[in-house]
Amino acid sequence: MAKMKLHVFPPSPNARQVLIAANELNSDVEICMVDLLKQQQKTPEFLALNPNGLMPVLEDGDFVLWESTAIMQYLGTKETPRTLWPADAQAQADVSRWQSWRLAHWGSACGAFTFENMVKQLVGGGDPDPAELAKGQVGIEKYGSILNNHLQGRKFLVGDTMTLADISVGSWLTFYKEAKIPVEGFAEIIRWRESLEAMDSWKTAAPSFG
Ligand SMILES: N[C@@H](CCC(=O)N[C@@H](CS)C(=O)NCC(=O)O)C(=O)O
Repeated sequence: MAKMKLHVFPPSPNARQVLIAANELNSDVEICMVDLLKQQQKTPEFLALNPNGLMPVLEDGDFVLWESTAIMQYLGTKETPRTLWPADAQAQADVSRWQSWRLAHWGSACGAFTFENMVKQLVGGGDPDPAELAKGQVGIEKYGSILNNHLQGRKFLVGDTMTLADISVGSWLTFYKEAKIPVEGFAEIIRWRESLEAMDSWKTAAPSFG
């Protein structure tokens, strides 16, 4: 059977979450670099895979899948027994809840700081916009507190082992210091993030700027 191909720009949180899941699952994937700094996501070849012009993309034979959350869930269904993407309906819905929350709320709050304080510097996009940082601040205060409270007395977001929920929500905090995401005051979040980043599957998906 041909190897799956994973098209990624590893520093991105959306790429990193897929890479961590693939590592954890020992998925047989070939990593194909899409250098966003070189606009490789806009080439005709890449747009044929994902008309949105965004990575990550997974190719499994003729099946092409974009959207990082969907890719993680697809890889997760191949695991036996299922732990990252549980087969049990309620456990799976709980993981889905946190992945949805990341897409709807957490990612925009973390993303505001990541974009304004990091990405703009990398692409020569000018100074951080204070209005965007202020919006991000409101989001981190609200959603950071929800996450921090949930993590009290828990090692992982759902159940007793790591799931896709931890990978999705935690992967936004890789560069929290560099991006100045104001989570330092949330002790539970910091504790949980450190324990995730110490795992082999996270370390081997360490971002590099190619
Ligand atoms: N919802 C998508 C978002 C993917 C996405 O936004 N990718 C960004 C990097 S984080 C990208 O490829 N940006 C290239 C561009 O905007 O041209 C997913 O989760 O896969």
